[in-house]
Amino acid sequence: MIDVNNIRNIVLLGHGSSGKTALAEAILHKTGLINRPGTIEDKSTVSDFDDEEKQREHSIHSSLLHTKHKEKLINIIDTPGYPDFVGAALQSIPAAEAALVVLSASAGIEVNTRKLFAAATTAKKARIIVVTKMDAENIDLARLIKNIQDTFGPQCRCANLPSTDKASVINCAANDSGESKVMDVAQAHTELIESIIEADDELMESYLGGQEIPDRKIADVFVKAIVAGTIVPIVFVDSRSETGISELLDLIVQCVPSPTQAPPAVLKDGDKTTEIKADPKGPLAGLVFRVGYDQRSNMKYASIRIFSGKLTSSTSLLINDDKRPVRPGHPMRMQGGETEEVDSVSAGDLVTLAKVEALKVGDLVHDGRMTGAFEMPAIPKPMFSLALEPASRGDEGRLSGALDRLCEEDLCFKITRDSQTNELVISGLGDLHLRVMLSKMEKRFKISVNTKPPKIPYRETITAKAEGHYRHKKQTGGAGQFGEVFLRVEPAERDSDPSLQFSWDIFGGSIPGQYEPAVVKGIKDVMAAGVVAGFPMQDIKVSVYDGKHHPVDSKEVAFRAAGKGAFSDGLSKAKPVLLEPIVNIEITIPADNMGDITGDLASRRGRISGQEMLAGNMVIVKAQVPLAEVAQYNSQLKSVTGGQGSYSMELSHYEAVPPNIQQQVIAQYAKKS
Ligand SMILES: Nc1nc2c(ncn2[C@@H]2O[C@H](COP(=O)(O)OP(=O)(O)OP(=O)(O)O)[C@@H](O)[C@H]2O)c(=O)[nH]1
Ligand SMILES: [Mg+2]
Repeated sequence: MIDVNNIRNIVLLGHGSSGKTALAEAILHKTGLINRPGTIEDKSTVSDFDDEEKQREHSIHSSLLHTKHKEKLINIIDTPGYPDFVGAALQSIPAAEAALVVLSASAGIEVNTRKLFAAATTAKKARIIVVTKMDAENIDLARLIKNIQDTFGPQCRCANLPSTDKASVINCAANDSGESKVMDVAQAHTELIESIIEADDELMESYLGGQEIPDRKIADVFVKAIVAGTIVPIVFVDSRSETGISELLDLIVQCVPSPTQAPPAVLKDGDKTTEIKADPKGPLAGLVFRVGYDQRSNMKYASIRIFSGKLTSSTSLLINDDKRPVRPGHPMRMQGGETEEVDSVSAGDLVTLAKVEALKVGDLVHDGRMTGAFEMPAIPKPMFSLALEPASRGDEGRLSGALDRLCEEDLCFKITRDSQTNELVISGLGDLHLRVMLSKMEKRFKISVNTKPPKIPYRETITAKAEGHYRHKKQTGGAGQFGEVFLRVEPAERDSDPSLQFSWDIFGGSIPGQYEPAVVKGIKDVMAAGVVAGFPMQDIKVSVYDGKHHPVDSKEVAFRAAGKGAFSDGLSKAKPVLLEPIVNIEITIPADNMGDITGDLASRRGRISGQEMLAGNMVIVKAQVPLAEVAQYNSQLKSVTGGQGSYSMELSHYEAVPPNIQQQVIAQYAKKS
């Protein structure tokens, strides 16, 4: 069993192609786990083992690796950096004590670098910034360091610096002199030491009092400083030549907190919060942070961070508040796509279980002594949607089951059955995200689907007051049907709840009270079916004030028909219109793209409501836009900003569609139906 103090868990975070997978490969090679480092181009890395990853030369899932350095077990979670797969990266953060935020010297700080750094900070993780590709030509590392500090704060300090020939790195904690073109080593040394000792009042006092601080003391306080965030070390590597890799490993071993040194994980159960002590002898508590499938055997693997207690094959495992225990099978350790059985895994470590079908990302696993849920990082709201239809008829029944399984592995993938449009809609973070999910479904469940953009949930309403009347009379052979209704319709307030405000204003019994429900039913039939283009209606007041009945022929069906007829009559005179959803959209873009984006928004009937400058020359533009204009905004934003932009949106309210556009929508939907 591995001592909890000898474990270091790190998660690699950063934008796509920043060099996380190559860094992981260099670490495995440097520590002797593999004889020859694989490369992305040869599709031979341990971490990107999946066919889809090899083909795209991008990580798509998080993958688990582990190695040893100086007697410490280092668990590494390599995550995807491509924005479409950010879910996998975010859900891995709670599993580690430290985030290595990776950015490449050539590309600098990118959208996802910012987002993931922020997520690691919110999750109270120790952070280390790893600048990869320090070997790249024509790069200004001094400027990059300034950019990092401007964006992430002055506590970002160089823990090492590339030597003049870039063949090695100079440790700035141990050295106050050396040859680097990037910055003065003495200055880097002072800045680093000052940020570290900021975490210890006593040391700070002696330092300010002019005393020499021994190296040993600095090493001791480094972990504390990194946990407190007074220091975010910046280190440099070239993963191809493996320059800076041993130094990074030393830093991980010495300065990344062990599971006992980091802030404890917290379980929330209503108002109750429980701090979980990293104790192998404590009750079992673990978090599922990754679900994956072996692409050949289709076997399900769930990876769990054990925060407390111990898990063996004989543990009676409980999931969330389900009282039925499951058998965990043999605990395993993963090395990319390979698994290795182990006897037990305990507090502070990562474990993978096979074939436990019930597990999904975010689950709490325990032995009966824990309740609640771990807090997961906030995930972006999936806004990119596609409506699905199985390619072959017979698959309809299996489709939603298969989609449910896919949801278990990715918190950013959602399915909804739109009750208005009756479409099965999947939502994710972008086109590529959904394509990859559907390709997984095809491989795993052998279901293929046809996709199309989902329908916009338009609504209908009226804009004027009007009278409606209908007499329903039928005399066919035996018993007849009779009912007559007079009513008044008028617009209610926008987005009012309920959508129909009904009042029964019959005095003197012209319609007996027992028929009120039938009249309401008739009105609701029309509300649901719409009168403009077939969309549900809202914001309408109806008063039924008169009518007639017949002692023998009046019955429910008759009044339902009369209600329907009178309401339709009223609506036709009340100037009905189409309403469309308006969303609040927040778009983050490089400041240089401001003009293009605001111009484009204006052409999409958008109204800019504000803007905000961010560090690193980025801007947030806020606007209200009709959903119909931005339902496929991803591709537009990507082409304008070259992938640097991102956005989020949420429903704000409904508004009347301008008449010319209303004509287009009516034509479009009339054609289809
Ligand atoms: N010269 C040089 N190239 C590097 C270095 N690190 C990575 N690369 C190259 O950069 C490219 C992207 O590297 P990856 O390791 O796949 O990047 P990643 O961060 O894992 O990307 P995603 O999986 O998409 O998030 C590959 O072609 C690597 O060979 C480095 O230190 N030096
Ligand atoms: Mg990768």
